[in-house]
Amino acid sequence: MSPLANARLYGILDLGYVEPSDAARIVERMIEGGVDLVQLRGKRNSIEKLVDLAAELHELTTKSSTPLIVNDYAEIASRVPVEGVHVGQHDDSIELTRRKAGRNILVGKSTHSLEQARGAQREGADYIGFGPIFATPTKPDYPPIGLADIRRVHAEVSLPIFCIGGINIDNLQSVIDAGAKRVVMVSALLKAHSIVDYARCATDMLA
Ligand code: TZP
Ligand code: MG
Repeated sequence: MSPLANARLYGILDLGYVEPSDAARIVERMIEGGVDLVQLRGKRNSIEKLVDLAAELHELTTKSSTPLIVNDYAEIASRVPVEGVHVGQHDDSIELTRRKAGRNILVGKSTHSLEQARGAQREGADYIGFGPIFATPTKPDYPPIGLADIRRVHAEVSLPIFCIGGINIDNLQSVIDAGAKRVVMVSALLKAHSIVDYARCATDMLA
């Protein structure tokens, strides 16, 4: 069975919010709280730095068989045994990502519309991110797409769909009511007073 089949909560360790020296401790908390999938995202970090950090984090995530996905760079997956790579609309194609990784990995793709979601499925993504649902400082240049297309994207795309963007415990129920089954949380989880309790609350709501 795909490691994504039962995944509900996807936590992103974004180095815009977390110091690399705190990364391992935070990933441990995410996993303790029930996060099903962890992504390492560092928009301002060198590939060398990300390789080192991915290797350190993978030793942790592997203990609980939690897939570790790296953002943007398939090169990292050719050097560290992470489980996947996540690409955006302006990054390498899914095919090139798989080729660069040189082994069988999960490849996820960011989508910002129904059209892009259908396209990612045609292109062979293993899962998609769909959003930003709400405005978010984590991805400030992207206009929010709102809740209206969530039900439709689930009807038209059979891949695992992770709604993303501005999602927190206070608005999670509205995202679920709009048809979401899986979500990504970045800043809400990373800034939570207790990452463990916050993640548990979210996974309970998504169960
Ligand atoms: N892609 C679409 S929205 C987003 C990404 C990476 C950021 C989500 O971060 P947050 O802090 O959960 O709004
Ligand atoms: Mg990208």
